[in-house]
Amino acid sequence: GGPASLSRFRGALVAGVLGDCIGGEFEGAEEVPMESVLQHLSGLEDETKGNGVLEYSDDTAMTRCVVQSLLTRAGFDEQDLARRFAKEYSTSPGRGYGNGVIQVLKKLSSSQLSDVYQPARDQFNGRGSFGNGGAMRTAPFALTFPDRADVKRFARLGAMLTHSCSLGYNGAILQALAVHFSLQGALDLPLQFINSLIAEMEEVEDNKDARNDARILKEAEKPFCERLHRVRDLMNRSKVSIEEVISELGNGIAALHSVPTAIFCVLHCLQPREGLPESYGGLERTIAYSLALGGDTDTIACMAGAIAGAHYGIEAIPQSWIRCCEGAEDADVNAERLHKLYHQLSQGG
Ligand code: F2R
Ligand code: MG
Ligand code: MG
Repeated sequence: GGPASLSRFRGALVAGVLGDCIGGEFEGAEEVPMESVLQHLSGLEDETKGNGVLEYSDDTAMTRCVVQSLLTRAGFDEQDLARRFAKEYSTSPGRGYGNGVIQVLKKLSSSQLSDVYQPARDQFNGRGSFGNGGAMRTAPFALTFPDRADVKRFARLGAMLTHSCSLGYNGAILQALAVHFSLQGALDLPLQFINSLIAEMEEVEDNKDARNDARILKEAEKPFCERLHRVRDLMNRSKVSIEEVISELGNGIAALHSVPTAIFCVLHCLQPREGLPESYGGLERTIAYSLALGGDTDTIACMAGAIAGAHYGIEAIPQSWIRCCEGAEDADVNAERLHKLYHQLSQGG
């Protein structure tokens, strides 16, 4: 489909859920042989499976809150979103949330709370979380707001409800921008895609808070820009090992060690790769490759899935995978609603 087509919206939201559900199998594993990944994926084609046997985790649980809030309020409403996060956690606490964010979600359920951003600011002795929990749920902002400035503004505010460290919320901005550009067809020109992300993040990271956090955490002056330069170097190389990707970009729970990695997975899998079945299309390659990195596989595959889904569209996703994943069919229905809202907002409605 053309830029911002319905197929791209459906692809982005559904493939994000798939990455989470399918990737959950390997979350936290240090080494994941590609053979195990391919075995896991071929198991999804088994006709006896289906009916959402693979459960979604916190990544999708929180993304669903963002989607419902944006649709119900026809835009961003931090009070409504905070309430939904808190309610979702109290209803289903066993979805594998990060250890720190649980405190925020409990505080957000208090009726006494006057500032919904305060619990996040109190995390980690006032430094805030730099985990990837803000980034993993950010795709719906790109699927709602046509204007790039709105995508950045609301991705940041949406993440800050739980992640007040700039290394957390700037990761959410980067992930939302990657989905935004992919939705416009920008992955047809991969070098231009990565250069656009670098240019945007140069601006995003050009402020006092970001510089201060980077200094305290002993990171580069503009940590996400520095990682994106590494992504560009790696994508220009003819051969890259999994070990090099992990050591250059990371596969961990911090936004800095997972958002640029997810972006690399998408770029790397735009073309057929050794070790991946020839029968696979780009979307399948992206999910498989994300899992083979090990570490925070559900979240890296969720983020890579959303970016790749916005590029390839819904037609690229195997039906059998959709049937196996809890919440994938709901995501498909919601993608259509978001598509409508996006086009209403683009006409100034
Ligand atoms: N948490 C997991 N997976 C591991 C265990 C699952 C579960 N306990 C189980 O066994 O079922 N996955 C999910 O968490 C990630 C998203 O986490 P989020 O929302 O960012 O959480 P949090 O707690 O804010 O941050 C995660 C950890 O990062 C470290 N950290 C963050 N900021 C820090 C800071 N300023 N200083 C020091 N450490 C910091 C802490 O260890 C946090 O707990 C996703 O992978 C999702 O799938
Ligand atoms: Mg998870
Ligand atoms: Mg995870």
